[in-house]
Amino acid sequence: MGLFDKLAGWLGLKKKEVHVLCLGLDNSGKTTIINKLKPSNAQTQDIVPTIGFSIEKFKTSSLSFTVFDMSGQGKYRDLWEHYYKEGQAIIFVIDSSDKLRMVVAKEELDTLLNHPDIKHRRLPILFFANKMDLRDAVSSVKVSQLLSLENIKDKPWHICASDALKGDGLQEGVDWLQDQMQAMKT
Ligand SMILES: Nc1nc2c(ncn2[C@@H]2O[C@H](COP(=O)(O)OP(=O)(O)O)[C@@H](O)[C@H]2O)c(=O)[nH]1
Ligand SMILES: [Mg+2]
Repeated sequence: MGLFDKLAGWLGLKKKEVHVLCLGLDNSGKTTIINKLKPSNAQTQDIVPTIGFSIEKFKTSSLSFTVFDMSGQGKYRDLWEHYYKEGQAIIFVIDSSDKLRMVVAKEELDTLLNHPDIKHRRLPILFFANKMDLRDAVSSVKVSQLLSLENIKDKPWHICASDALKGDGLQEGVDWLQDQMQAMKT
């Protein structure tokens, strides 16, 4: 059973599909997290449009997921930004042990938040400060400082420390997201 089964079930009652974007730098843990969350009845479709860039997608009757790396050369940017319009919630994954690329993650987050298809919309953003099990990992509080999350004023956001290998922290994140989606629909 995926952690998202409950969410998918609840959303199914509302008869409306919700589109979630899962993004972050390559190697942050997105695929690992998504594989844990994936509802057991999901239909998976891996799309590999070009060498060097891949997009994973899965779908249930009520939940649609698009997962991609915010990396590679600039030429792929148009390809991934194309998905912003349809996103209704965002999961942004950070490798908490990769201090060197934390600044790149921040740049990508800032670019995302300033994108015309994202900027003026009240999308909930769930951050996973992932790889907390690693000795080099910084705390989720530190990650939120390094990414200046306190500057996000116009969107509900939440940060969870996670260890995607063990699955620690994922349920807390999903519960938060579920509350946000519930609020969006009422
Ligand atoms: N130690 C540790 N490794 C992780 C964690 N999450 C993912 N990984 C590993 O990090 C690597 C990249 O993960 P992946 O899910 O492919 O990242 P993606 O590129 O963002 O999809 C893989 O070797 C994973 O097993 C975590 O929480 N802790
Ligand atoms: Mg991946």
